[in-house]
Amino acid sequence: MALDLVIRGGTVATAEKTFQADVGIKDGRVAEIGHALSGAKTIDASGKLVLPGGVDSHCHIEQLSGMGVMAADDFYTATVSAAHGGTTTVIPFCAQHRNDDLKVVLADYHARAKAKAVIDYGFHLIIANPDEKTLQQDLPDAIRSGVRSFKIFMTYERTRLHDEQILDVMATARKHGALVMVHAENHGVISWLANRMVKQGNTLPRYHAICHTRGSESEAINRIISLAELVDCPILIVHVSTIEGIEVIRNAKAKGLKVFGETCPQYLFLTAKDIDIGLQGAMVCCSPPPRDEAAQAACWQGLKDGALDVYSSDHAPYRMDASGKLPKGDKTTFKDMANGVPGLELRLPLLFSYGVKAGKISLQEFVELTAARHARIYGLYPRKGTIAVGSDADIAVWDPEKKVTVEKTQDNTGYTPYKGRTLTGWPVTVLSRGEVIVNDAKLSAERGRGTFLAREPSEALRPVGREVPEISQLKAWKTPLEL
Ligand code: DUC
Ligand code: ZN
Ligand code: ZN
Repeated sequence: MALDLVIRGGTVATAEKTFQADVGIKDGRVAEIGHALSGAKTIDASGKLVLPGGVDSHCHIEQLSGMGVMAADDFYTATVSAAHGGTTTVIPFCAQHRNDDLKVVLADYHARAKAKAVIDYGFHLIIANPDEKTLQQDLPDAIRSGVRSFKIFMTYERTRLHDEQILDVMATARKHGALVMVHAENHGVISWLANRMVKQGNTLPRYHAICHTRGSESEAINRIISLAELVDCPILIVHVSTIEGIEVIRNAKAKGLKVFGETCPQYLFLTAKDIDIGLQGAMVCCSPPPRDEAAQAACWQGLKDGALDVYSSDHAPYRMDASGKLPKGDKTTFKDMANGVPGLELRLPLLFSYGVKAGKISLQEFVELTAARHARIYGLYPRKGTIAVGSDADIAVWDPEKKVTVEKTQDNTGYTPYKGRTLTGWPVTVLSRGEVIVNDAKLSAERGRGTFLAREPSEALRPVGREVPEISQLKAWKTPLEL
């Protein structure tokens, strides 16, 4: 076969194995994996690792937040930043707010991403207005179009759903084949504490970490799992940060429930001490907040033992000015600050350095946690998340010994919480569908070259098929619950 490009002499790693091979690419796909391949062009990968490009299944791009703040990154800056860090697929959110028509929201995000993205993208929805039209018409249509996941919030005044609405959304997801992602924190705990903190004059970012208690996370995770069990709906708890929350997920899995868990760089590599630096702590004000070393260890353990399934960035980019973190200048209280940290670009290098190089995780686990499992859960596998014949040639060639001291990243926030850290291992050449889009930190991708990925129903979103006793009783009485 006449190959367009061969990545020659590298060590290929997938979630299953590591092996020496050349990777041959034709028409944007992996066409051959073997030895002594030749093609029109060659990339010399000797001494390098050849890994699937990262799949980041949780990031906020050109999106209005739960607090009503526009993200600092658009689809161009965000995807350029992702590409520099070895990520070749993103699944950001199309956010519906209280009075929004979901169809209009989705069309708007499609138009903006199509014009600007430099890597491929899918979409999740955020559902904040689960009215009849959304539930009966727009959500099923969106699911059929390949948007097979949506996030709901248990907190934030503008986006949170109450339990009946959550059950409505879950029933719709179950019926039409979608995965429900949940921001699980107890709203009452957070706002009760926050109001008191502000009244007492305690307004610095460090009080943000106080108000988002550990218990507010685990209570909400426990509650959402009970709701999901009632309608037998698979769920994924996003950005899990606590020992207690991870334990609730672990127990639910042990019971046979389909509950997936996600954690993020800020819960592995930051702590609440990073917030406790005066107003500048706004940089790492995110929800839930980073905790302590014990919680970091629990997140690592959760990723190792399967209590947690994916490692995403939760890139939520806001600038340290009035457009984002500091709407009221130095009078800004923690309650006014946009919540989130940038992370699209450094997600992989951080895990490679602190995980693989430090001997905490294997290369297989690295690929699984950064790419393969995202693709499997979200219906993109094996097109994305692996290097196999027929897969898209989304590949990052890593120099496993390259040392990089983090200075600045390509996103539009103007800062990174990881500044000054020296990381070992870096994606030196990044390909998307066979095209080199980054080489030696130089971008060569055209704006708008990324394409929308309609996602297939995956095994993850198939209900377990198990009823709680009350639902079984209804069946036995021949008056089954209609979802
Ligand atoms: N939840 C997110 O997933 N990202 C940023 C802020 C938030 O609350
Ligand atoms: Zn969230
Ligand atoms: Zn998020």
